[in-house]
Amino acid sequence: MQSQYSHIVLGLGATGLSVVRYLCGKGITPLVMDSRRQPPGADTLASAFPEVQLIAGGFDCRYLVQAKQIIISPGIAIDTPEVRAALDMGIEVIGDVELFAREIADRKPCVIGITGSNGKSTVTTLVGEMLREAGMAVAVGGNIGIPALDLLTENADIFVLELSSFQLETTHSLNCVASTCLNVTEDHMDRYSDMDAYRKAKLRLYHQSRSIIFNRDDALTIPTEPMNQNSFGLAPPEGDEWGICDSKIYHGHSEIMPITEVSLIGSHNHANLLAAMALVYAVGVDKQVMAKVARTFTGLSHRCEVVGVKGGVTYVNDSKATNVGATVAALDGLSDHLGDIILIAGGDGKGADFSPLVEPLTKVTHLITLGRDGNKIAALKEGAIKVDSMATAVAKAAELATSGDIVLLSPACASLDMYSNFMARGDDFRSQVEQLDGE
Ligand code: UMA
Ligand code: ADP
Repeated sequence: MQSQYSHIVLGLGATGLSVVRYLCGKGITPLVMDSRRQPPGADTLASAFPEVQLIAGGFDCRYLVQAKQIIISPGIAIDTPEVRAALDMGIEVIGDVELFAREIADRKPCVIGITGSNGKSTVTTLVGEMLREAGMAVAVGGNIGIPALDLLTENADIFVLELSSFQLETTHSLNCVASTCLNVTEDHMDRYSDMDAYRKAKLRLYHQSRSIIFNRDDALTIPTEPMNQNSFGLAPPEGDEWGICDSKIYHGHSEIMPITEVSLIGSHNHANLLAAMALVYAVGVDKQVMAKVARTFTGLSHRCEVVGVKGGVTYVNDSKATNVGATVAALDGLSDHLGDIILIAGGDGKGADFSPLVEPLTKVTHLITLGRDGNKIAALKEGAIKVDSMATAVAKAAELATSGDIVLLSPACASLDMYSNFMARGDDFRSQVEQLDGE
């Protein structure tokens, strides 16, 4: 069989559609394949690009091995046998972010890249806000939501990209003006052979950056070879570093602002703020501008967000805690709280080791678990209560809590076993809280 397709788009979610739009805009008609029988982008593809053929329900090797270029979505592992077969035949396999990088290759470096296991969306948004406040035309996207290629139509001076390890695996030539890896804690172990492979994927970003910012408090973020580097951390800074001293944010010896004026709560968020400041400093943003944004930015939904106070009990939605590190950070952040903490956790653990939760769980008075891997978390604490729905979890938590307590949804797991995404899970939690009696 002779294939007519030089370009094959693998995956028809948000990324696949953005790649089709981009290629068709260049006069290239790709072939699209998705292993799902009903890919989410199928209807849009049929109406907007009727000329583009879709093969759904599997990847057809006969086309793959004849392509010039395969553009793979981040949700598909590069080790998928059909993709491996094409790679072994020397066919180029890249991601959407690599296409984006090639498109802007002749511009002066204009990308700020953010990766890490947790805090990416918070830092990406903060960086975008700071650049906007500084008067720059900024486009924000990547793993946070809008695919990188869709940002090209915005007339931006600077792009802020949140990058997942999946996206970085297939990106080679980004040429960031500045980038960071915020932290590396276990996640996506269903896609990586071990932590080292996961870390390596993340640190690929450093090799595509003019300057890099690492986290002094997380050794796994330190570059493996000397680079044009600086760092942030919660301890007092040395030299030109970013840090905190006497409850004030400093860049080297220069004081930026007192922590009491920062709207974000929790030490993990203070680290995020330092990282954002260090990144925008690299493109010349004024320190007054950084401080102004830090005073007003209260954080994103579903990340340690207070969704209600009922009968003196505070309900906190941290549904975005889709891995163990995020839940550990949430519990650490609440360690000064005087009342009881009731934790609702569980979901799809993505093959993670839950043992780092054992110590933080000592701060939790009652543990309520749900979802596919709820039992594994329940096994870490005596007396854990297992339930099968969010409604029961919230009702049970409300029954156990008294005034001054916190009920925290911080699952340490992905949501896909019970919900379409983490937002749907957080919304369910919020709506169950709203239905509780009390003011
Ligand atoms: N899938 C298949 N077969 C396919 C293609 C995908 O089963 O042929 C499955 C994947 O395994 C995955 C789901 O479909 O479970 C979605 O994958 P996708 O590659 O189609 O995803 P997109 O809709 O293109 O969205 C992707 C990112 N998703 C993933 O990396 C899984 C989005 O990040 C990102 O916002 C979007 O591109 C734009 O850049 C989401 C995410 O969950 C928020 N990211 C992970 C995370 O943050 O932990 C990495
Ligand atoms: P990401 O985009 O990397 O998933 P988010 O900013 O959306 O990051 O936050 C995801 C989860 O991680 C939330 O539960 C949040 O409370 C937690 N979190 C945010 N920043 C950090 C950090 N620096 N370290 C650990 N956990 C964090």
